[in-house]
Amino acid sequence: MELKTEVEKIIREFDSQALAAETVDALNAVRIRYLGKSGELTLILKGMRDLQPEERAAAGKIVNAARVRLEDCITESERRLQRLALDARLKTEVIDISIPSKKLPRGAVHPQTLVRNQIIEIFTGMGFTVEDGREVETDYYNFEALNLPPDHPARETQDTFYITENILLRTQTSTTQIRAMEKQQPPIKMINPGRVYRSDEIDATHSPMFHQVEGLVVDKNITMCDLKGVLDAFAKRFFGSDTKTRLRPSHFPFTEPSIEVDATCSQCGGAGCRVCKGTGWLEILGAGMVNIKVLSNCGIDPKIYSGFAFGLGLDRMTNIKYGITDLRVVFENDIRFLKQFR
Ligand code: 2NM
Repeated sequence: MELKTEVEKIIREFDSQALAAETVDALNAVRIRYLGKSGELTLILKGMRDLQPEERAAAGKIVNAARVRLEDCITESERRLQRLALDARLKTEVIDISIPSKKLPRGAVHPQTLVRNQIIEIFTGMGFTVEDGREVETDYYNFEALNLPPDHPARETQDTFYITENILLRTQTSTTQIRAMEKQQPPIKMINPGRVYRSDEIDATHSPMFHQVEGLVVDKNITMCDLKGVLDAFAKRFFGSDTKTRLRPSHFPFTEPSIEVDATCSQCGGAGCRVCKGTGWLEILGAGMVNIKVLSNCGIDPKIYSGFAFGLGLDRMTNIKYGITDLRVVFENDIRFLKQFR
């Protein structure tokens, strides 16, 4: 048979078989029969080695054109079959959109966050701004500017995490207040929630990392009355309107005079209980009038301006608020504990 006729016959047979294939597998079998290693067309291609060079060019053209034709047909049929298969699947597969979705477990806001947000809300309600600064600080901002002389016990390495001789993890958030006072002249009215670090062993009342909220008010004519009024208003909003506060003298290097503020026990209302150890009072924060040395250090003239500052432990406030007696449960994030705050 002449080559051209033979190839045309192969194409015809291939076409009818490819058209009859109803699955991708059946089509693949057709492909192998004609284009596989010993397929009909492949054998013809191989046989061309035996032809004379002058015949080979013309024959090659015919056979190669046939090969391209067959391959194109396979590709197109494959697409057609895949489309058919998808159509069939879409017809039989039904998605029931009325089936309820899988329930996602509902989380809870951490009690610490609840308390922080509440404190922020109370103070912003009184016109305070909220700012945080860096946790890695220099000796100057953590101690020197706050009137902590070099021999002060709080500077000893057993309390402070030093990174180098001059760089440390802040032990209080007042560093942010020093930077604020350096940057801007009064009026200043800010609170500074944030993490602080002290080299303490972990126990029921200590942790090497804990949370503080410090506050600072600097303006003309700020007095102890302002301090007392603001902190009493805070205690009433935080613990309830029946809460009373009292001031006790204390000592901090950065304030003069310095005080500690007690609130009537939120657990027993002042009658005396386990939480307040029978006294009816709970110490809630330290405060005082900003030491004039601190104001001067920051470029604020103490002859014109005065201010008060306070610092409270957020972790302690959380414990008091929720009657928790061990600081560690607040840090451990046991899901059984956290679930109770939903
Ligand atoms: C406290 C108690 C008393 C305080 C002082 C300052 C600053 F920067 F104005 F000097 N910030 N925070 C302060 C005063 C903090 O924590 C128990």
